[in-house]
Amino acid sequence: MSEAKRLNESWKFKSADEENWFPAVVPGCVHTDLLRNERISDPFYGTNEGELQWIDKKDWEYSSVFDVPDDILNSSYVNLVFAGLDTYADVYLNDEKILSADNMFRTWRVDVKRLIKAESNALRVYFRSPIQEDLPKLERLGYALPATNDQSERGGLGDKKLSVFARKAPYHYGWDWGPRFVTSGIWRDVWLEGWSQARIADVFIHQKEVNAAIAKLTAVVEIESEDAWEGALHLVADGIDVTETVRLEAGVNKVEVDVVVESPKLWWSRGLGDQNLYTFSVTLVDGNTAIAEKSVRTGLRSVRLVRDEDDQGTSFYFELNGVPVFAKGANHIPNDSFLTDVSYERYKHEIVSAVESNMNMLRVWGGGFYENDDFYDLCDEYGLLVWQDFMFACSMYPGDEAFLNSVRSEAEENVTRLRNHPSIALWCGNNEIDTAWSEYDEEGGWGWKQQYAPETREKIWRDYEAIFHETLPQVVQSFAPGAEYWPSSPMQALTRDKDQHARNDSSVGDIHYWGVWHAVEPFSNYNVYLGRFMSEYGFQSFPELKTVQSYASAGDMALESDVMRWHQRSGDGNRLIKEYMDIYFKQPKDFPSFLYMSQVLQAEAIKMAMEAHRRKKPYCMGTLYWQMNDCWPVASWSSMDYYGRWKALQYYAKKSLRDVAVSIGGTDEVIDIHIISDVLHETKGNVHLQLFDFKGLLLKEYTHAVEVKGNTGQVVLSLSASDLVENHARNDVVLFVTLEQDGEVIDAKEHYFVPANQIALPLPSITATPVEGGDGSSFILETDVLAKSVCVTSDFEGIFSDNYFDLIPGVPKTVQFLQRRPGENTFNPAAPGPITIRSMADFIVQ
Ligand code: BMA
Repeated sequence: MSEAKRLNESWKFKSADEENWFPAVVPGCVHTDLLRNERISDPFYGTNEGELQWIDKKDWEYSSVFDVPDDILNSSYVNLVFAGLDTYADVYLNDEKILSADNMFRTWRVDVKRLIKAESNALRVYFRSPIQEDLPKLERLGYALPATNDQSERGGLGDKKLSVFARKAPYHYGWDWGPRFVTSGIWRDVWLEGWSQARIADVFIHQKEVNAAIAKLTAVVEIESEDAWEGALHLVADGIDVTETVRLEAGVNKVEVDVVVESPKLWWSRGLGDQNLYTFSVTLVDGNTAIAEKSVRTGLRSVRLVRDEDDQGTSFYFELNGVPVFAKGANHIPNDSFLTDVSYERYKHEIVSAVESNMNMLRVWGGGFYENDDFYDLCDEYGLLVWQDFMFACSMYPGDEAFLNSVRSEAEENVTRLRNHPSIALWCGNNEIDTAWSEYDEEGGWGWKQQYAPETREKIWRDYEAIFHETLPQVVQSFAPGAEYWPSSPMQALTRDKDQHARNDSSVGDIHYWGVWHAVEPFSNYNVYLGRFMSEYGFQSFPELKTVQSYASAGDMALESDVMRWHQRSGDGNRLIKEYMDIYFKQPKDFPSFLYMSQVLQAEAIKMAMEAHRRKKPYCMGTLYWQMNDCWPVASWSSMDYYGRWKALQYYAKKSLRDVAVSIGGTDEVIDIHIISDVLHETKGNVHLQLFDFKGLLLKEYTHAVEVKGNTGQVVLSLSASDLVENHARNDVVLFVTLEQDGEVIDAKEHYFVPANQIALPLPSITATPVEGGDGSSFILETDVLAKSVCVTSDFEGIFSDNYFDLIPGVPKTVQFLQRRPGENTFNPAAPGPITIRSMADFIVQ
């Protein structure tokens, strides 16, 4: 059997050119250790980041001393394992160099039996500065590689973009929503593992065929054996119990055990069924003694990316257990600039927030890192599909042998680590590189390829092909056979001609539509540019005041202040928010009001996009907005800020992504009422339409019976705006549409007849009455005149069941407070304490 001992305790660290050691925390990094020891000030506050750029220019040393328990010491093999070293690290054990690491995404396992003793083993990790290490690589290459988001100037490096040389989280070098903190450190667990006779290194449950009737699986078990050995291998899972005699050679063995499960309990994404999971335990038994064991968890499911030609182009959708899934969700970035600060609770908060928002997919975007196991475990448990990028984004990469080998090992290890997760639906080569380079379209791309002499240009593209069209698909094919691979997002198809590269108006492949925001196009273009799968689109907002106050003082509260600009990384983003706000909204009365208005503006924009995409089902089969979360407190495209506080967009997502939803489309004159269904059963009910004036007078009312088949969308009603409004003032009426099933309202949407800045907004008086006989968490809101974008706040951390909603007089609304607390449930019904209720009329210049 193997025995393990964690070596996360009693570490100290120092700068290599100084004498003094300070206590360190492992897993961790230099920045967080410096902060804990009060050697630096809060990296996220104000413009402090600018003062901390010296850290990545230095070498750092970590050291610890440990004893070894007898059971490990007496094992035949003793392995020292680093689950992650960031990044260029030389490791010494009892003064002997045992490892030289150079890739943050890899795991390192070294046999240290001959060096280890019972007491006082000295472990030392020397981190070479990633900057000093990579500067010569740029020198040697002789030309610069594009890396659009690498903030080299901020790091004092001028135009020397080094991120592309390091296999290290790209966003550490800065991004258009993130600071530049190029960390070093032992960022994942370290342990010592002793084993004798045999060690089960890996168990892969290869799902060869899975459907409701049968699952044909092969358990691929990798075993390291001390000697040649013969004995029994037990494989046990719910309803499965297999014993086989196995014969092992000394060294590494691969044993395959076929398993057939009749009527398997399938794994489904949220909304389609249960998240059934199976734990497979493998034990090697010698006579009556277990000598090695390992358990892995998976869910049985078949998932494929369907790209079939059809009469409108080529489909792009995920099929789960034979069911086409409309993917609803967002792009996920790392939750922190300092990865080891992300607790399990923070992961759970994010995943539960996604689930509460009716999502079923997250894209782990390629500028971050291959996420921690906790992230994927939670996605498995809560039913979120994962679009998994490899860690390459918005850059071209070198193609020397050492680099390619490192990439290959990194890919093999991460595919191996993650392949049992049923949530992973797709492996994608990179983010936006195919489109940025646009090899086959002379005028296309981001102006990169035009800068190079022909041979250099050719070489850079060849290097690209080596990674994304050769190495990575090969690794996926051999280590996760049957899993889907997509070379780059976005892309039309791997055609090796002009049709390869993504186009906003294409009916093939996936699309990142950034016309709104980066190209300052109107929101209405969300209805124009939509394709088969919208894997990115976004609009920025500011975090709420409490979050802004965590990085800015009272004197910084202006859009163009140094601090506000510092916490905005998308060019002239602050001005862009204001420009769009001037077009669509009334003027906010002060800076805190601007923050609120920016959130409503973002939410309205992304609602238009999400619903436009859903209304196009099944032509369009995916909507993933940019971006779910933040890695520091900042103005960005996120729907949830750094502290996990929901912005208006998170609430809008919850409403726009409901499994059975009402959505109002059409034109100014023709109002189309759509019902979109992502559930598999038929929806039978009534659409109820009420036309109110802003004082709550019911002007008109209709009920219309509807029947919508499962997993479809349709227009159930088309109305003429003029007929509906007649001679009432268009800026003083609202159409309230509800979908009712078995007496229950399953969705409700409002429709206005003029743009938001023309709506007559009276000052409402809103009352909140606790729900009688309840637990104090729920209250009923009522208003005397129309209240737009009602925002309820509590001093406690948590969310409301709804927020940023419109309140119509005579239509009371019950809202529940769910407090964020670690534990069994992330969101617990609780009394919110004193609440503040405001609506847009409170925030605008009247
Ligand atoms: C896309 C993403 C990110 C970026 C975002 C906003 O390009 O892939 O690289 O942060 O847009 O610009």
